Amino acid sequence: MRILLVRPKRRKKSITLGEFMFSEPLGLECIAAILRDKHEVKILDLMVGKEDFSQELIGFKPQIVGFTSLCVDVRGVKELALKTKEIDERVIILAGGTQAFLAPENFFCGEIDHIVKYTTQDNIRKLFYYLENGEKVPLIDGVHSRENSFQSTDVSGINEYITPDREATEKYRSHYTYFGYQPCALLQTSRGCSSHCSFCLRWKIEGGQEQDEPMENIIAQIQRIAEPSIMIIDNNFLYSQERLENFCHLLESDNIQKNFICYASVESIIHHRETLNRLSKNGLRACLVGYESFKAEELAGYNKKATIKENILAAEILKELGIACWASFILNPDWNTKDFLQFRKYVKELAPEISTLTPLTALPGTLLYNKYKERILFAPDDYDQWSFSVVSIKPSKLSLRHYYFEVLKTNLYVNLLLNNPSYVIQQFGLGTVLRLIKGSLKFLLIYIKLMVKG
Ligand code: B12
Repeated sequence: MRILLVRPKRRKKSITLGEFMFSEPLGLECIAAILRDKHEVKILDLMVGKEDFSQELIGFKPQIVGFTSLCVDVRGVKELALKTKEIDERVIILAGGTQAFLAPENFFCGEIDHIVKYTTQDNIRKLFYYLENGEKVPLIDGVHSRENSFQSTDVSGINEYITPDREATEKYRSHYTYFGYQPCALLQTSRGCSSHCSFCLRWKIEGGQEQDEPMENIIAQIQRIAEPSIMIIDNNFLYSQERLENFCHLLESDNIQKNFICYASVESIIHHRETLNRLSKNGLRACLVGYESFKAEELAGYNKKATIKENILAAEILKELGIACWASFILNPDWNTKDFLQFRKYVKELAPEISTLTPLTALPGTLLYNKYKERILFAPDDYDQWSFSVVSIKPSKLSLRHYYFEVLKTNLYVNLLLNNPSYVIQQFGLGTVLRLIKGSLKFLLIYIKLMVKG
């Protein structure tokens, strides 16, 4: 069968970090890897590609179109699904990806035929067996089919680790970027997270315990990756010292030289200082560290394991080892003007090379949503707004306008005065800096509009 796998365009209405980074659609590459032996599979990445969707449909004539999705993509997926059915109503439409996992019901509609909540080689092969033979699809674990009134079995599950088929995105790969690193590949070496931070979806998606992929498979993938830079998307790549030592050993013995970027927890940075030094010699260039807050009680409320003192120590260790820190912080809706001021001082003290500030977001369907239910500013189906970039919980101490004013001021302060411009220029060159400035300006303009609107 001819199968077209699609990542929708970025939504014009949604502000996302897509202004700064768009990396490969690993999920679609996993599906391509499962299906490529028996079917003709093509990935259409509308996030980076300039193709016309309708022309692609007319040219490739797929029998099946599968969409991947994040929270902001629901409308985009539905619009493209409708367009597909208008061009050829026989085309079977599938929806999968993070949002299909977290809220499959978002896709229960006339233009989508099967929603794959979680993906395993087994359920995909089963589904495609029935689709290929034109038979009625029975209840399959993890699959919600319209012909079964979107019912599935009662078996819950999570996505299986599948080695992605990176060749399927060959034509887009030079565009994939992670902040300044371009071209940059994505790699997952382990799934799940035992930290269970209250605001985080990742351990809910991948499971509450780390589950490692054998290091031999990881090294084999790295050897096949042509890009000089690799972003490791594990929740906390540094969690196991033994595993990291093995990773370094294999890189050294195979003489592999790449730039690596990874997510890292404060505790791991502190506890695995020596190994971090070895990793740095093996190409670890930057760690994304979730410092989140300057207040001890907020850190505790978020279920963070680290204290303020440990955050500062981790920042010092990274500086000492020459590993850049890309810090992320959560802007709490209960902050007042003094809190914002104290927060700015705290970021100055931590002095990360790059900081990202995200308003606390309580996505519909999560525990956090229930906690803030009375203060949520958007309807659950106002999907374009659920971008993790706009204020979605009504501030308690400031008016929305005043709160946005503080967000704007803090963003300007952090981006213009604190983020390390010489680091960015040295590391990524002027072209990237200009691209980042363009993205930041777009962000700032939207924040100004939101502030004025109040
Ligand atoms: C890499 C990444 C990105 C990359 C690429 C994401 C992509 N898929 O296009 C980039 C940098 C572009 C990105 C951007 C954003 N991201 Co992001 N990202 C991630 C991250 C770290 C890993 C995702 C990943 O690749 N996982 C591994 C792959 C293999 O998993 P997967 O895609 O789910 O695929 C599996 C199944 O879902 C299935 N599958 C996937 N697609 C399909 C399609 C079909 C048809 C089928 C059958 C199956 C199927 O196959 C795979 C089998 O294992 C996650 C955190 C996490 N651990 O999930 C956040 C995460 C997904 N991102 C998130 C968010 C919020 C965003 C942004 C909105 C952030 C922002 N403020 O800008 C933007 C949105 C961009 C946009 N659309 O405009 C949230 C998602 C929340 C949600 N409900 O969707 C997450 C969970 C992080 C978080 N905050 O908790 N992101």
